[in-house]
Amino acid sequence: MQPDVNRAANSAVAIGMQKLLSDRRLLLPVLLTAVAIAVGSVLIVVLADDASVGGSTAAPRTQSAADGSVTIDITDFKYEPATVTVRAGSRVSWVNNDVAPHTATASDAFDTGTLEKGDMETVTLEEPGTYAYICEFHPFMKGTVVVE
Ligand SMILES: [Cu+2]
Repeated sequence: MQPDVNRAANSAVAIGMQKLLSDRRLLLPVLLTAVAIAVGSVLIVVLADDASVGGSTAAPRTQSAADGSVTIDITDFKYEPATVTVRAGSRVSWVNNDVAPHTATASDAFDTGTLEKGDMETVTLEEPGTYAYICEFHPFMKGTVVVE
């Protein structure tokens, strides 16, 4: 009697396993399809993003402010974006994210003075023109504000 019960139990387990395996066989193509769609979507997003920046990160980025104000981040000894274009009368702000102190200094137009980490300084630019500026502490840091 006991062996029969065991055999019955074993075959029940076997049937259960078979069902599981056949479920898996169904599951696998579904999973693969889902993964393929997910990977495809990510690729499309990455490719589209790449195309929109022209595939180049070296080109100077220009940021136009519709609301008349723009903020430039100073990070890793760089102005980001390095070039901004604003309308006359716009406010332009610099925020220093570095530990090192920086300035944004255009000798003929504006000077933020020393910005310590976390400091922000805002200037208002009324006169149209192209203003090149540097950091007084690190003259290799260069930026441009175009006022239209
Ligand atoms: Cu600096």
